Amino acid sequence: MTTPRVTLASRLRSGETIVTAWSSLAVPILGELMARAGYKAVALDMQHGMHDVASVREGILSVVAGGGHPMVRPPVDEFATASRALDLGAEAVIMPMVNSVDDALALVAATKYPPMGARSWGPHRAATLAGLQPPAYFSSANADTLAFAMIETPAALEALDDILALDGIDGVFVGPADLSLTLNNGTAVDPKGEACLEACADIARRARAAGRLAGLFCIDADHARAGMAMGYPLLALGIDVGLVTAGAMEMLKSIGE
Ligand code: 3PY
Ligand code: MG
Repeated sequence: MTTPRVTLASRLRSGETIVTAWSSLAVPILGELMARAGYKAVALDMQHGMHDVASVREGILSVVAGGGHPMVRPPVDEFATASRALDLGAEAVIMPMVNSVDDALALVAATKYPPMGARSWGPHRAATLAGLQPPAYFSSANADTLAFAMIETPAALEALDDILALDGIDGVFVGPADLSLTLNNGTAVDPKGEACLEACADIARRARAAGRLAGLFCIDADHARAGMAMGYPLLALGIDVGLVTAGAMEMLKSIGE
């Protein structure tokens, strides 16, 4: 009897809470370091981070070497890059600025094989990393790789229930900086403001009611605790740039520098 593979999808679907690191620096070995430090997953950011396809290719390998689950955030509207990230072995795609059902359908098309979507065949790197022959990879790929639609605007909130209802959308992932900025009409970036926190709680409730996963980008530990209390099973906490800077400042402060 073969033991079922432990994937990010299987862990989240079994009710586990996953805290992921966020990788902005295009330095692949950082993925392994963060996974070995205890993060269960690492998200490689191609939207605002410095990652490109080459660093994502090496970064995914590095996260897997550290025992973590690799995720990728492609740039806005780069649905072809979402497909490519999965082909390179990402277990999840976190697609930014999914503001409509049409955007969500484009995400499904890029990330799921037919008939659910229109992902093109060629997952050779992903299958090798998973230790699977291509037919075995194919048979479980739509279930084992996750498509998260980022909810970051009032338009996305308006379309949320329709987005959640789409076959192939595994979950939503809240970008609270953009969500706060657009909720308050460009006045301030205020992810921990009341309006944004209320919207985040509402998104978690609606995702749960729809039987979908939900993730939240957290700006600090308090924010992550609030997200856990709202029922988010996936929380991003800790950007590599911030972790290095904070560690360096703390070290220097400890010797009075
Ligand atoms: C946001 O908060 O808008 C994000 O996209 C987090 O990276
Ligand atoms: Mg954003």
